[in-house]
Amino acid sequence: RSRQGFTVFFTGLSGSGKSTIANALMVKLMEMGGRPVTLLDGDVVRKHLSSELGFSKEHRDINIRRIGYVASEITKNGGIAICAPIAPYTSTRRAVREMIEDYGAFCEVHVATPLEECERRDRKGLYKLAREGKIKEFTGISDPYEEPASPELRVDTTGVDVDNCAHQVILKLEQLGLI
Ligand code: GGZ
Repeated sequence: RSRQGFTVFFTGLSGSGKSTIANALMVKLMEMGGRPVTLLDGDVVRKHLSSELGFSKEHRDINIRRIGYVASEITKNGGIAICAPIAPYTSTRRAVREMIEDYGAFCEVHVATPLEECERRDRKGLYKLAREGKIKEFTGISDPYEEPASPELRVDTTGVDVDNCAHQVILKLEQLGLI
């Protein structure tokens, strides 16, 4: 049973730290060996799988379902999929969970760094552009983010280093009997 595949699904605002934690988690899981680890990061997926899509609810849903499908195939084959999109809608996250739980485990991690902190960092300058109205439908500013009500784990990167957050995920996966 411990050999079953699983998906770690990060969700949170732009700049919340999803990609950074996902990368650190990938390294840790790879070092443990055993199962192949695949990272499906938000911007990489948008480049290679969803380049024609924008940020309307409909397009975000298509994007997340594609990620969910790929993760479900990886999970089915006994691998580890790490996904890190914003995934702002509860119903879409639930659909992905159901898709994956047919084949293995689903661990939802809410990267709950507050909007104020994400905007303060503004590493890519996108929040500034969104405030100026130069990017429309920007999550947290002019588009919704529905907070997960009961994720397997919630982490906040405010004042906490990435390695600590990735370690919290590792502990959760151990607790769930997945590693
Ligand atoms: C949110 C946007 C938008 C809008 C461009 N809203 O910090 P980033 O830059 O690298 O991550 C964000 C990424 C979001 O893509 P996802 O595929 O993760 O979104 S979703 O799950 O909702 O499909 C951000 C950038 O794309 N970006 N425009 N309007 N983020």
